[in-house]
Amino acid sequence: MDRAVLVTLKGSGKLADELITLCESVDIETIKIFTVPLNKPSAAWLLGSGKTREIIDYALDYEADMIVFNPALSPSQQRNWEKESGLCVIDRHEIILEIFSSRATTREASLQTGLARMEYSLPRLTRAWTHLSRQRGGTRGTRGEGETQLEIDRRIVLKKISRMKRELEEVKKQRAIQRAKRAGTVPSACIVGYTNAGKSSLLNLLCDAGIKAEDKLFATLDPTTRSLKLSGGGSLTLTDTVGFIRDLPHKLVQAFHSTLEEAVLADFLIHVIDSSDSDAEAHYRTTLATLKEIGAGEKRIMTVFNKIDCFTEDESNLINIKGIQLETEQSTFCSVKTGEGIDQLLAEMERFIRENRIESLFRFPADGRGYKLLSELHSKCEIISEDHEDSYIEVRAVCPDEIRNRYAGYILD
Ligand SMILES: Nc1nc2c(ncn2[C@@H]2O[C@H](COP(=O)(O)OP(=O)(O)OP(=O)(O)O)[C@@H](O)[C@H]2O)c(=O)[nH]1
Ligand SMILES: [Mg+2]
Repeated sequence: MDRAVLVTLKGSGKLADELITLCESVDIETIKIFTVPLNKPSAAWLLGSGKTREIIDYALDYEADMIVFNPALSPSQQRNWEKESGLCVIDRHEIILEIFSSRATTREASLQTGLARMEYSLPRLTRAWTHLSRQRGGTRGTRGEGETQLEIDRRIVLKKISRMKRELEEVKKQRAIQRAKRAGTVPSACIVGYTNAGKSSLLNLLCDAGIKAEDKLFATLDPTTRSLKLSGGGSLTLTDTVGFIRDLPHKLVQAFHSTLEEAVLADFLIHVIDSSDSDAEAHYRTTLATLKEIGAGEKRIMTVFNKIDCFTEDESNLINIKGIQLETEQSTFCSVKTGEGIDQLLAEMERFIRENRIESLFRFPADGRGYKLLSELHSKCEIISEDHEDSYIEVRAVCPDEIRNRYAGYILD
């Protein structure tokens, strides 16, 4: 365990608790939290000189190994702190990147987290090589003539970044192929929500998916898709994906593009909320903001308040939940742990699908291309009516979003 002094800004609410949990996830023990007001951010240190001195002295007196900032530090601020204290100084973004790296097991997840780390480390290559930064770049080349080690490092990292981006493009193509195979009349939903809300547990319960569900942050990095038979006869493909957190590093969101695309392309989203968490409302807003950031802000959402088995009827929490409920289209309460409310949840899912069936009227030309499109609709959509005229064909059908978007130009109403 590394011992750390934490620095959070005044007014950041429960972020300090969250930072402690984040640190624990990468074996960092918190020995002290400084909650600092930030009146005038300093370009060199972020904090004022008095506070800076006080924190560094404390960290040295109590033999801390590192100082962890909740607010993001610029590369030069980080450098100044490290030089002055002689300790490893990192911020929340780096902790999150570190957790993601430690969780990555598949090639896709490793590539995505690796890319985000490389891009984060690029402007920070001159830093001391502390334990968290040891893998940062990992670039000890031989010194070329007239070149500094730094330039060599930069070049190597840039090369690695472009190689990883190329590989991720491949991954993205593979995902698109898999998705196209799945696409059909079956509606698709993606389970989204704050990390640790119970997303994987829900997919496991509904589809016997066998995904690792654990009481830790970012247990899931890779999406898993399963098919669910509904009692009304229909079925649904459900995808469990990576969780969100406040202040998710932007580079990470970009790097996880292919994974997050599952949410963008689903017909609707199932937003799981840990309703027992006193910070549920902030988690709810974070998820909505992240969805917006990845381009899934306009999706229809069904809200699931999970973990009602440990829901405390604390008044403020109830008010928060009620507030969220008022904003949502459709919501339901359940406990994946005890099974309470699951039948209701399934019924709501069926209702949601029924109510959101959108019929589209297509007009295709009565030629080779038109017939090809018609046959695709027949294989992937539910056809309501079909009308053949001399020069065109009109088809009314219920289609997955993906088809409707692709053939939007042929839609009449
Ligand atoms: N008490 C209680 N615990 C639950 C419930 N649902 C899930 N959990 C627990 O909550 C923890 C997190 O569950 P996961 O399913 O891994 O959560 P997740 O949303 O997939 O989390 P990430 O993959 O990390 O984003 C696990 O320890 C679960 O056992 C519930 O209804 N009640
Ligand atoms: Mg999970």
